[in-house]
Amino acid sequence: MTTIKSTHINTSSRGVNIVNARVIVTCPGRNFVTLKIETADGLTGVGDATLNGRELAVAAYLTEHVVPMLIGRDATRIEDIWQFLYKGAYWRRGPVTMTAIAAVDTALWDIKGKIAGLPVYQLLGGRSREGVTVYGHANAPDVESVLSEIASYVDLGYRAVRVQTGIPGLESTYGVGGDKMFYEPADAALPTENIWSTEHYLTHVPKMFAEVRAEFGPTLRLLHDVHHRLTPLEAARLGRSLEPYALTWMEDPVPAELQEGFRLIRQHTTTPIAVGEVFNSIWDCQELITSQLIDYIRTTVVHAGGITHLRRIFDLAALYHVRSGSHGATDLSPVCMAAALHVDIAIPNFGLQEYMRHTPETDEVFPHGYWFEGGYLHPSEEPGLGVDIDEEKAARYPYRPASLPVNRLQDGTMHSW
Ligand code: EZ4
Ligand code: CO
Repeated sequence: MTTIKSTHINTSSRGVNIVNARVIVTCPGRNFVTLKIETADGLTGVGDATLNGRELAVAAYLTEHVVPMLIGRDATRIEDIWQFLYKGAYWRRGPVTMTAIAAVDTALWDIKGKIAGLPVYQLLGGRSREGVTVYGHANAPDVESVLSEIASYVDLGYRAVRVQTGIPGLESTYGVGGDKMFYEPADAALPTENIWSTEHYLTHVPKMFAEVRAEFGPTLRLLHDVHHRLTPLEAARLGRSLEPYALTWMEDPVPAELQEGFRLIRQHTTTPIAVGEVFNSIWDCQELITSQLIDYIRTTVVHAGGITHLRRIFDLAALYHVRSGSHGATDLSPVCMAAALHVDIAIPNFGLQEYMRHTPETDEVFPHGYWFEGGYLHPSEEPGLGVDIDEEKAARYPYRPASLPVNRLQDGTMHSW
């Protein structure tokens, strides 16, 4: 009987072996964590490792536990390294672990593209469409001012806009406030407290969409983020009340730990449902997808295990008429956006890509080849992902502690934010 000699670590001086990996933490307007992997041949690849409000947990996970295991490994064995980090941790899944795995995976796809001399989307099967349709965020304190926000997106060529406004009777709410193009909820070192009222919210939102539809007509695609604040029955009621305004999706209607909860929403409304920005593995959406309880799965490269695992989720989704709708808020770095666009352009079941613009400082720290035109984003045509981190510029922006807010009901009870 012959035994196959394990070749999982190749210590020869082959050029594709990993010789260096470092974690770069920078704050060009907001915090980002980036992993940069280098091979013996001098090729480098980058991966986003940013977990908003918990950045240093992932940075430490990578630096202390992952980087030492990467040195000497063959960078071209993307699937094997993924499995090694997933199965080999013993403690599976969770946002910190899966974000760390994602960073490694993304950087390895970048390197493989450079070895092949091809943009990553070519390695994923090539182009399935001409451009990646994106949606922007129209945020404003009231309905009147949100109408002009939407109009400015339409003028820029957007075909899809997410609409959020302040809620009469509530001082502040998710999705509103700060700079217009750069909405950033992680607004203080320690969490700020918001006050929430489901009653005020459910009264306001249908009125808002009635005005928006009346102003913009039937074909502009409209979206809304509930941000996990309702119960299934409340979400069912909201979905029903929004049916006349034909939303493209109602996002995160309820917290999704209980996947079965979506069945109740589904039974009551034809408003499409999107969910998944906080998911980190295929197991978080297996029931939602296979029972056809959702229409869009919004998992991302950075928080759902990288390109390798995201592709697996989207392939499962394709079997059940579920399309992609990846999260793309400002806390996902340009490295994540670059990677997302390669996936988006290649998969058969692409739906929409969220696109919140980064600040000029962030764009400078992360030079990238993707670009926006007429409502579409286009992936870079350079080999690999077509994005990098300028480490000198990154060093000018040291880490600043920042937390996401928390939410309480009017009587003080903690609520989902
Ligand atoms: O609150 O990314 O759809 N987008 C969102 C985001 C999230 C932030 C949290 O880090 O819900 O604005
Ligand atoms: Co969201």
